Amino acid sequence: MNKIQETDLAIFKGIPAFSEMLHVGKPNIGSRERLINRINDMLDRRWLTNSGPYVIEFERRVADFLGVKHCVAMCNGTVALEIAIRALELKGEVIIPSFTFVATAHAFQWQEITPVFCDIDPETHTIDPNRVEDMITPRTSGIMGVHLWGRPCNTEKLSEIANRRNLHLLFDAAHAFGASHNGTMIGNFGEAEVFSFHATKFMNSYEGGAVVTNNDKLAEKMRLMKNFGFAGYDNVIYIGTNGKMTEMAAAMGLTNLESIDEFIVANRRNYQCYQEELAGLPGIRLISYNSAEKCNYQYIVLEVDGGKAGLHRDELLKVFHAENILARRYFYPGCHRMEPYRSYFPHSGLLLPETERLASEVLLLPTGTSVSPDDIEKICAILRIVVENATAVRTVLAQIN
Ligand code: T4K
Repeated sequence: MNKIQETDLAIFKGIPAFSEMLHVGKPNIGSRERLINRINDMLDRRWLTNSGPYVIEFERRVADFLGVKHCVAMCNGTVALEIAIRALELKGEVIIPSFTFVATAHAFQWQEITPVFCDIDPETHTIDPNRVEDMITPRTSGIMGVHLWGRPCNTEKLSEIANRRNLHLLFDAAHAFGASHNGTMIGNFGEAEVFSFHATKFMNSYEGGAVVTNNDKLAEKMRLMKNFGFAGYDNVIYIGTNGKMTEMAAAMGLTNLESIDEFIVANRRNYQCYQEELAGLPGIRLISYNSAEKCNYQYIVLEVDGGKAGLHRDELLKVFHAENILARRYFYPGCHRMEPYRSYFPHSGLLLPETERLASEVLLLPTGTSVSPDDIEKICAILRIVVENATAVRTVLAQIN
């Protein structure tokens, strides 16, 4: 690649580095041929939903892959969270991190359970077990950790607290499909773990989700709840909803499940490429993955220290967007600063200093099977030139605004 100068940048009226938008969440897609064969079989069978053969196969293969007893497939991760929460009969307050996708909090508030936001550990970006006990009140019924970016929570400490304080423990594992913790696959921790198979996730079924658990009774209850509470023809025994995964989604899920090794190879290659290209850049820290464990490397997460880099994260975002690199500020500004939570608890930020700081520093860059090492070289060259010319870049950005 020819060396770029700061005047080549789009904010200086140069041509954008990418002619088409480069997204953070471009889906990983497995074998088209196998997917199309499956869709044809499904159409021939005329069995489209309601626990069809693909959904049953998907559930069995996911459970086998994770080494967990039950997988209950659902229409998306949010409904899977809602059903797990209801099936566990959580009530009152549940302690969760604020630094997560808002669906984690909404799944509780939707059922009039109060999400109580707990700060995160700045190293792992996951709920800080040392802060959890401060948040427990007589109304607390559970704790939900989020394995953010696919990096596991401190499950040992959380389960010690949950056991001692007699609280339920579950995990939002939306990012962590294919990851392990101390050699055990994510999916086996707490009473239940919830995956998302949304298009942007490491393993997708267009839209989709699942709750996995080793608890037979809980699994049975969730199976009924996702199907309106029907326990056989004409016999409804719980309040339920429609949380079913379609056959079309399961066909995609099965096909992608067969390709996850390729997805990991591409993601790991991209991660290593970013690691090399960003080495030594002041104020830019790429989060690390524990290579001794299984990781899906699905997220390229930077922490931008504005003081050292010479530019704030949001200034970098503007530079990237001008280059058609759609970097994202996940999970800005933190759930506690979104409605309805910011109206309900206007001062909760005071207890969330690490969340507040990271929400203003974190930037996600594109990766996945559709992003090549050449793309990454270009992205990193832009980042380098911007940091090296931070003052000039700042001046131009101030004029643009
Ligand atoms: N818990 C956690 C921790 C989660 O992160 C999520 C979901 C959930 C629970 C809930 O699970 P689900 O109910 O979604 O199964 C996206 C996703 O919609 C969401 O699934 C995900 N987390 C969240 C982190 O990201 P947005 O608002 O950023 O989506 P959007 O439309 O901006 O798409 C992201 C990027 O991906 C865009 O730059 C465009 C690109 N993209 C997207 C789609 C759908 C594509 O290139 N192709 C596509 O098909 O929320």
